[in-house]
Amino acid sequence: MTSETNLTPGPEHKFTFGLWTVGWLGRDPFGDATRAAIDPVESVNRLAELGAYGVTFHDDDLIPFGSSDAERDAIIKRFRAALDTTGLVVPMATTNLFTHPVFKDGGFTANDRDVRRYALRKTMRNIDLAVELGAKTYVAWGGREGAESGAAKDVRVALDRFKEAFDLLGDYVTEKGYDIRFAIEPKPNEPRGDILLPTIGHALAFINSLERPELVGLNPEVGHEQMAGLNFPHGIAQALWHGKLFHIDLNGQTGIKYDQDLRFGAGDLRSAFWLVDLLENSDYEGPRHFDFKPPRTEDYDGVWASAAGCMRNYLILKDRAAAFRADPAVQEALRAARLDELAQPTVAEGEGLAGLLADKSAFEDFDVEAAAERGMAFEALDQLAMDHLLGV
Ligand SMILES: [Mn+2]
Repeated sequence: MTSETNLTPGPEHKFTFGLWTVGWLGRDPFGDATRAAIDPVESVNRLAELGAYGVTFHDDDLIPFGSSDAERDAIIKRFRAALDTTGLVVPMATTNLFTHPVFKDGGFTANDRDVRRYALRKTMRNIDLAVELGAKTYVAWGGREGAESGAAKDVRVALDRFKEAFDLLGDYVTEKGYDIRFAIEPKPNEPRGDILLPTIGHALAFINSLERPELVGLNPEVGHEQMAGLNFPHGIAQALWHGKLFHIDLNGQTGIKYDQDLRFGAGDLRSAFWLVDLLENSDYEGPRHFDFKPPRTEDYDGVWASAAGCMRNYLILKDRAAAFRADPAVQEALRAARLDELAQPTVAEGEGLAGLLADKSAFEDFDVEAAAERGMAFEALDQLAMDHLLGV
């Protein structure tokens, strides 16, 4: 059974939260804010008390849009002091290219050229701040990069502009000598009817076309892939396989619907179990970043309960996944399901194509019917996972 001592979050777990998550006021397309604005310094203090490792922000979360330079400097100074006092770090930052009406048709792919130039300058300005605060990852979520109607966006040309933007940003951080990489966050829709680079797969292919692909990876979000009906752990596994998992957004989602941003572990619990199992058994060493929205039914007590729940659920699942992997019955079931055989190359080392073609047992003498009759034993294996997940 899971011990409470394994469920106490600390900096070693690298749990991070966006200021916009606990700071979400509960405004949605149908209703006004249900919570009063919270001071980012208060969020830093509360998250530190809960055991978080760091915080992240969009430029406008920290510095209200339109602030003067003097106001901006004062805010940064106060924020930095809160970080120093609490020990919280800023591993990632990002740009808000979606709230202000100027971005109604996007930032990097807006049809208006002057909006695109402004979006790039706004991004570069916040990259300077991100680097100053020690961030190593810069996330790019293109929530408004898309369209509602067919002729409104020439997608091939818009992708040229998208590439141009990332190439320019790559030039910028290279010329400045910054130690920071970009992480594209895919999403299929919302707020645009359809968004460019809608899934992990689309974004992976896009990155290959950039001038500096090594500087650009992914920040996949649980709910965003699940909105498209996709298997999130499979997407993360492929991102890892390509060496492109630069950052991750954890939250909860129940199937194909609007972006729910539930606390991590709410939503598809089995998927969350396999995700934690994968992350904890991978070489991913980055933050476990929560990008969720405490429901607008909650007051601030509920907000902190929701944030604490994200970390607690991750740690429960980490404990359950470790117990699953350590169980001798599971090890046996994995062999019965022939996972060890999957790990063997299909053609042996030195055998080559010629060896495969010369091997009569591979084709001419292969007993297809007997092979077809072999059960795969996946159900017994999956039930063991369910038992561990449910604590039986
Ligand atoms: Mn989301």
